[in-house]
Amino acid sequence: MAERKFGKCLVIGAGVSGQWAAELLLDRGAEVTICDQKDEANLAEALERFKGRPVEWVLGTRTDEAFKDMELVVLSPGIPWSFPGLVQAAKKVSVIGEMELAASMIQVPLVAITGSNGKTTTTGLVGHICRKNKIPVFVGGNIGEPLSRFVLSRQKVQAAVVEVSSYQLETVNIFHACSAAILNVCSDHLDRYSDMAEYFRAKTRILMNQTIGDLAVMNEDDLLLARKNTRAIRFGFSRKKRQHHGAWVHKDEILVVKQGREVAGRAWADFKLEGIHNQENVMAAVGLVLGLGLNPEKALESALDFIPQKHRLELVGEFSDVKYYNDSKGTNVGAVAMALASFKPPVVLIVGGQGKGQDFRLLYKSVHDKVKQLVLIGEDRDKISLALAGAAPISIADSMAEAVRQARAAAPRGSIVLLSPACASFDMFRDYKHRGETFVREVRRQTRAA
Ligand code: UMA
Repeated sequence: MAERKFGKCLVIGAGVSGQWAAELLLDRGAEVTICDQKDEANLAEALERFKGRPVEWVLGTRTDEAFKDMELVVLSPGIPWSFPGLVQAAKKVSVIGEMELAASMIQVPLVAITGSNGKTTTTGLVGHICRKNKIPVFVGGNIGEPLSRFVLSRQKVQAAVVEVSSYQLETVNIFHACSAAILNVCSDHLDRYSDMAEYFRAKTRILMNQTIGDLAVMNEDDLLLARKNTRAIRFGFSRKKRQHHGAWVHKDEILVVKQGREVAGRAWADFKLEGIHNQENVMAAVGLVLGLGLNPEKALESALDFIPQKHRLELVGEFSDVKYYNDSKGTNVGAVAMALASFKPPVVLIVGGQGKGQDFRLLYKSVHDKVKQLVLIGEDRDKISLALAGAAPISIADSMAEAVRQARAAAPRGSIVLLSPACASFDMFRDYKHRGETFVREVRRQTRAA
């Protein structure tokens, strides 16, 4: 297929997505302008990368001027439609996202995974199962490695497995996932979307271009997803109900059913992953790899030794008969509810950060049932305190060190200390990794000193 030619292109956002989109466009002969609301001092690395190459920069506050004479605008996922000048520009020029740009140049089938929670684990798990079965795949997307980078690498693979966020899905049009999974949709990013319906619409765009022969892996326990029609062959998964074509959990065993016939099963205790949310992730990953031609026995077996990613219900250690878990990637209320459902009480829970407009009352029952002490941190701690008043005793901490100190003091023998913030981290930390690392460091330091 002849490569598409590009003229004057504007890339908005100079983070990892924007930089790789710019690389891809330069490779295809485009005249590239990169624009970002940060100033030069804060973009030194990006400026250095493109030094001496034909790239224009529009930085700081005058970014709305960057749209003049552009033929294509490529958005980084973090750029909202409220970006100055964007809505006006979209009336005259095509606006797409980095994922869509890369997908338009891809020759191999796309396996795409979205959901409010679990998408990074499931994407990693699909990659892991494929590697163990010698199926060459690219693994990337929202997980950290932009699809544009893969396109540029010209790597030979059987499929590209991508984690896709709602942000990325907002700007897809021709993006076609031969296999797509929606793991769950719960309250999140309500600072970007006007309501849950808008967020749900963005998520389900992953199914937009699927046809009869494709595969849609859907969580049938999620009320909204269970009602969502799919054109593709449906592989349903559930922790409660037997599926005609899909996977479910029966007597602590993951069972795979094809056209009404049970074809494989494995006891959950055999898996290294923990937590009921991971049962869902395993079922979804198995559904997706069946779509790549793997048999169900092998798919389940290859998932057994997958080790949970850092910052996702990661066991930090057991000190004085108290287990400490780092779930810093639990950035919304749904993730925290799932994390709490995986533990027996008593749990001492550290929550807080930037709340993204979520309704924290949704956590009331889980906190009431499981939590002995709630330690609140971050910008929205007062809002969370109001929403959860009465569910459990609450204390406030000004730093992670203080939060860990308070949690340790409140945790009896045999209990769990869990950092599962339900919030974004940027008020106190660089990102969720930095927050998780700070928690782990504090736990180790304070328990060593004790
Ligand atoms: N910027 C502006 N104006 C804005 C917003 C951002 O100028 O209003 C600029 C920033 O100054 C910065 C650049 O845009 O220089 C950052 O762009 P970006 O926010 O799109 O971040 P990237 O570095 O390109 O990373 C993105 C994803 N980030 C977001 O969606 C916010 C990463 O997902 C992803 O790993 C990466 O692309 C590769 O695909 C992160 C994430 O938090 C992990 N995702 C959210 C989630 O998982 O819930 C959606």
